[in-house]
Amino acid sequence: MSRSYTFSHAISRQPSQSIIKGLRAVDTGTPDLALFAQHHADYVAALRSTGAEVTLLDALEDYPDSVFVEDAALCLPEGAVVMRPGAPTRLGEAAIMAPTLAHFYEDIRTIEAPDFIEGGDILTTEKEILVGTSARTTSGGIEALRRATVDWGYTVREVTTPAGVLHFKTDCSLLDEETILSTKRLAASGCFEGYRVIHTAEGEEACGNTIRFNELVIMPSGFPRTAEVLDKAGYTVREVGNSEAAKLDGGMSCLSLRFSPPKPP
Ligand code: CIR
Repeated sequence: MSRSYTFSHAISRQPSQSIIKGLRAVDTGTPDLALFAQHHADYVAALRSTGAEVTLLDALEDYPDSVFVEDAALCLPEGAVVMRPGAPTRLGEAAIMAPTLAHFYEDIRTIEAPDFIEGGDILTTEKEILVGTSARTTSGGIEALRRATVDWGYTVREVTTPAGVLHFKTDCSLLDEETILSTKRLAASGCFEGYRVIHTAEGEEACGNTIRFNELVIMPSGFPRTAEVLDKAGYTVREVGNSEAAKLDGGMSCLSLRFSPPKPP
């Protein structure tokens, strides 16, 4: 059973009304709240359809980007690490996530100031934890994660998020023990040497942020050529609408923390 994509649990958070004030690199329009909520419900339903138990947290109006729970923590089989988001408006989200994690984990570690690291920059594979430096994640943050996870037996490898890309995982996703879905621009850096790489189709780079969750590959809808490649490669693809989260640079991984807790809640 794979530790890197087999999960019994997930945590998601309802989108807040304040999401219209969420961070975005480029303004492509205001997210439609009702449609965002519908997509979010479809996403949670997809997670639950695999048999996983999903904890759905209440919306946090004070934190417009708090629906993107992945950035606040890293959940591993041995314990959880509370991140330190590099976006000033998101810094407080990490501490707010900690009590929920404590429901599932006895061993919780925290990234302390002055370092920054966000979950969107972290790709956990079967053999290592890859972390991209970005506008949100510093080398110091990666070093702090290394120190936090070394006695759990993890190897943390620093890589580079392409310039102009929000997070490392904006451009890549784990598909199975040995396979990564990646944009060509990210794979060209050579950071996936030793893995099998499937490229997103030309012009479909925006579906690089997909998740493998138990038997499903959950990807944003609207990327038919990449979906076909994954289908032909033998993956069970589930498409979920993501047009509104995409306006805030959000994809499939950002909307959940996925894990198998070491202690029964
Ligand atoms: C942000 O800029 O922080 C949010 N608007 C989007 C966060 C997306 N998170 C992720 O990819 N893990």
